[in-house]
Amino acid sequence: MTVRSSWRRRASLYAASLACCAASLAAVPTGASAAPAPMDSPANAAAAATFTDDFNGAAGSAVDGGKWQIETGDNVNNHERQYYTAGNSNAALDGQGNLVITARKENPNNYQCWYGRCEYTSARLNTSGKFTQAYGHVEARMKVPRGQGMWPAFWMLGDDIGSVGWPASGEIDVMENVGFEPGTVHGTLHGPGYSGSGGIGAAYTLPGGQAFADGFHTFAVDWAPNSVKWSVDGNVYQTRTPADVGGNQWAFNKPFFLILNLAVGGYWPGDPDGSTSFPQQLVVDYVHVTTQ
Ligand SMILES: [Ca+2]
Repeated sequence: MTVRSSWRRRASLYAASLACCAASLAAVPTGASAAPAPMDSPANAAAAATFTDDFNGAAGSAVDGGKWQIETGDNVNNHERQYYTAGNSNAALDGQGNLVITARKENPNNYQCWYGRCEYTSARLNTSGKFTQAYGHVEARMKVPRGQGMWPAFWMLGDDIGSVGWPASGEIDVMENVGFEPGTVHGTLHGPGYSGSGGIGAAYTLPGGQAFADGFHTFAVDWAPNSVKWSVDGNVYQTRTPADVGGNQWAFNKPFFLILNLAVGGYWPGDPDGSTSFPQQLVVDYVHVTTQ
């Protein structure tokens, strides 16, 4: 989400939405060419947890600093409107096993943004320098906010972004939602030659006009050498391989770190309007990463 500038291609990606298939990826062994295994296979049982945050802790406390670092400041790249704050101001445990990232229409500390005095506060967390991994099953269970201008995301960046920059680092968007599409989420890859508006992805839409903000859902990727598969509530809706990146470099055979954030406004979601109520919350039950 950091550095993309155009989202018009999303309109065409929306048409590729696939709501299908009850198969669970949890049983797929590591390796792009491996056949799916039964749910009770040894391969599934052998999956080892490498990152687990269930967000248990006292209400109001900040996230575990051993697992997460908090990014602060504004973000001109996407023309986001929020200021990301430190500590537990906009990212705190609720005492019931959830992390709550809260977007508020406020500016108590006179934060300055790219467009002037910031209008909103929110939070953005990542595991850079604390947890990185190549491949495996990456999953979060979350309830997204609702309303025009909301832009929650669970995503990953290549850990080498500091040396090679973006998009050479690669970006795997496990889940993004924009408020004007309450029943749809997007999974996307960005890399060199397919960044910004050229990102490669697909959308998943809930059946029957449901909104993602109405309840918790699981969002996951199953990631192996030369393969990334996206699922919502265990329903696989997209698989990408090097054949999809148009002769460009596949940027996903290396370690990545995790990011959770709730942006407010920007090019893709558009800005909040009179219909948007505040505060809004991204509620995260857990983030789990396993080896497969
Ligand atoms: Ca939890």
